[in-house]
Amino acid sequence: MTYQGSVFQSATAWGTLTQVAAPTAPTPVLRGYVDVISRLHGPLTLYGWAYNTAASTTSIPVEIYVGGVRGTGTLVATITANQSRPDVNQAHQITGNHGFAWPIPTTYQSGTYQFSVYALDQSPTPTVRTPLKPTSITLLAPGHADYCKNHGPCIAGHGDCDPVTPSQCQSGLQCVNNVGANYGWNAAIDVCEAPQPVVTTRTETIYIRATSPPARPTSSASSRPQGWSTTKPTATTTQAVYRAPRDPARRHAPQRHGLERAR
Ligand SMILES: [Ca+2]
Repeated sequence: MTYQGSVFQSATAWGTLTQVAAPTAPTPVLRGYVDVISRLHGPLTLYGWAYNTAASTTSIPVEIYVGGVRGTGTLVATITANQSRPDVNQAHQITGNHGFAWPIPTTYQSGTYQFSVYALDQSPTPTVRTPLKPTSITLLAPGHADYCKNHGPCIAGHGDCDPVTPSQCQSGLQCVNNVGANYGWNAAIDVCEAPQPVVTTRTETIYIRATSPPARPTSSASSRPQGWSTTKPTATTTQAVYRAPRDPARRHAPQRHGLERAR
């Protein structure tokens, strides 16, 4: 309770004190920005910064909503903007750490999602909550036009990249034109791929010389190799004779060789 006035005593009366309202603290002004969702430093991450102009050396929390602004979307993370951002400090002539970096959970990496970020000052009651611009940042799914431009550099198998801007793919990858159909996307989508190894094709002609007939059978007819039969040139001797197996496809063809004609 605050009073102003003066206390005095004159010959006739006491002075008076009048109660006045306490001076109200200035409403904190929260500044910040949602910079980008990208793989600039590895994992797919949402980057931004925020600080309280009334306490610029202190790092403040931020809330991240998915699927819409606060009231519509779902609160998925509350993190502290406490990472070094010399560029922000220099631009705003402040000190302290005010950057934030939220790795996008895998759940949100394969579809299209909208994120909204709010800066908080929790010391006043109620909490002051300021939406950061852009009010909503959209994370496209891989395969959407300009995905790698907006959220790259892309990893292998992600499109759409620009073949004339190699930096849209991670180091060591190349942007291959119009291969989206290989990944289930529109055929015109360009995709970051590992360079294909160079394959040298060599043609060789192999000549095969016919081998000699199977070994001459020595036992009974049931164990003879295919193609062998026996003849009896005389009444007392048995001679094994080799005939090539008949080609089934030529069964009805005109017989042209003496060997077949003799069968
Ligand atoms: Ca293309």
